[in-house]
Amino acid sequence: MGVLNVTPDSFSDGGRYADREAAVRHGRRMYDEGAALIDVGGESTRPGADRVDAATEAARVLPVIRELAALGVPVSIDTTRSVVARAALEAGAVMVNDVSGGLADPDMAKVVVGAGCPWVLMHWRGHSRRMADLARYADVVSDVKRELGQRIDAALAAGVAAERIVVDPGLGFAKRAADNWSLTVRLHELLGLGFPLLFAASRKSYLGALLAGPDGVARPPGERSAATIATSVLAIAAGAWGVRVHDVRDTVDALAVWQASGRPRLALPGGASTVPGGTPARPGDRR
Ligand code: PMM
Repeated sequence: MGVLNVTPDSFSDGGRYADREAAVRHGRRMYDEGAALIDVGGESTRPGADRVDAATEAARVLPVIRELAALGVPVSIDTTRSVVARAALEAGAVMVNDVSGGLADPDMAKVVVGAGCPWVLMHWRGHSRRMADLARYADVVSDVKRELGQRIDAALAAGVAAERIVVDPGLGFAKRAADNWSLTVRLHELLGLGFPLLFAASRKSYLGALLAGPDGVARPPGERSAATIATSVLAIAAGAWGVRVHDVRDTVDALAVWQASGRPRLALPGGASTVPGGTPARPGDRR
């Protein structure tokens, strides 16, 4: 999944694709490089970010989605708002990526059920402005697994088909660096939920902290690519269904090496890596 933030303020690519033409060009390029989905978002979720209103969010994403869909590019809509999701699906999006896992908007399930589309349920505890205060866990992996299980149950109870559900541990969302690493090395426990898992570490600040120089200054987002790729390959080898990344071409190259090596699996117990029904398969998809 290629990241396309049509925002002025996302932590890594904010402002770069704020105009429609540049956004469509970049989305198309990531698709040509091998992304199966382009994830279009119009509201920054970086820690501390203020919210934009629904009309602004929709105005940012809808023209880009319409154009990408017309070019035959499969698009997911990265939003927590049901009105934006509904409009995006009408504009041609094929999947909803909801970082709140359905918690932010009680009407999201209805929209997803109506469209019959896949729904990414990410682990989330609150909006960006307050999420740093919410990173308190007894055991982060057990807690995230339990809370994701609750979101799955709520989606199923609302009528979402099980094969349309994808889960995501929500790296960096109310998580400290140590929490992100625990979720990575114990991914198999989350796979025990029995749903396809999306892993989205791309350029996140815990990788910047890992790569900090002797002065303790974090590596800037644009220079976290190799660490992102290593993390993404580990996640796929552990059984993740997909990775959400900014640098598609290099990720696809790295996964081609993994594939040519016989798709070695990390020796971890448990795990499920099925493809959710309805997610567009790409002709000649090598994954
Ligand atoms: N992270 C961001 C945005 N959307 N969606 C999912 N499913 N999982 C994530 O971890 C996630 C997301 C924030 O970062 P960005 O600047 O890369 O969009």
